[in-house]
Amino acid sequence: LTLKNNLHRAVDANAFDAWYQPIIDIRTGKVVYVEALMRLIHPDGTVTTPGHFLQTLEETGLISRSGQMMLEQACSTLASWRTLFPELRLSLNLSVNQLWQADLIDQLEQMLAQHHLPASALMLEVTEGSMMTDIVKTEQFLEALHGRGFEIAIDDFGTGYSSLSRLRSLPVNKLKVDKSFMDGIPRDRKSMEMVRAILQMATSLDLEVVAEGIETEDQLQVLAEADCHFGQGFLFARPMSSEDLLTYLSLPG
Ligand code: G
Ligand code: G
Ligand code: NA
Ligand code: MN
Repeated sequence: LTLKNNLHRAVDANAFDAWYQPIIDIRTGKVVYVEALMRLIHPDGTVTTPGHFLQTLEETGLISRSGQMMLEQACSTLASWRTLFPELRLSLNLSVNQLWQADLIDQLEQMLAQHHLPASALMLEVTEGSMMTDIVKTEQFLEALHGRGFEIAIDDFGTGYSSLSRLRSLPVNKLKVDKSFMDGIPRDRKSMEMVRAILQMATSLDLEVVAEGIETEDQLQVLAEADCHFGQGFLFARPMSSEDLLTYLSLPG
């Protein structure tokens, strides 16, 4: 079976699963967001990550239906978690093909209404690289979403060659600093300076920063000292199923 056939089957069988990874407020240590991450569940129970199939979902146009499935699953799960953790928010990845869908806002608002969620419970992540595909178009769609109260995050920030002036014109709330910057912390002086510079720039533009890919206590300490707002990475938790995430949230401390 080719990957393409496999993905068609998966869409028909609703075989996509949302896994979740916590995003932590570095000052308080509390989970503020969970990022939904798409997983493909095979008939034999094995699980595949998006690196293996996201590009094919895009090329086949299947990203639209699989994205809708992720949205439904993640909103329904978030609503159930919020009965116990009312402040918890969801961060959802969108490809530009989803962002540019004329009915995206309607889909999002229908989900909010169905699950009695405010728009502020949802953060939408779009990668820096994909935003630049058509910056004017991207800006229009982001303006509309931002105007409806959704938070906007630039994902994989620092890898997409966006200029500061372009960034300043976009309605964005958060920068997710790509995990490639974490790899050099604390040993590599250039990586350290880059992360500090991004934090300074973000602060002056009223943006909050999420540091991705935190794996060590040393990295966390550097980020805390630089007043980084949020952190995400294996040091806190790996992506996990909704059941495991509920257990994680329920742990004391
Ligand atoms: O799950 P993993 O940690 O391997 O994710 C790899 C990348 O796949 C993420 O950085 C994210 O950008 C992308 N991704 C994960 N889930 C989704 C999704 O539901 N929709 C889109 N468009 N991209 C996703
Ligand atoms: O930015 P993006 O949405 O691609 O980020 C999510 C991806 O990063 C997922 O594939 C997730 O498994 C991975 N990831 C999250 N935290 C860490 C980490 O601390 N180390 C590594 N190596 N990967 C991570
Ligand atoms: Na992401
Ligand atoms: Mn990222």
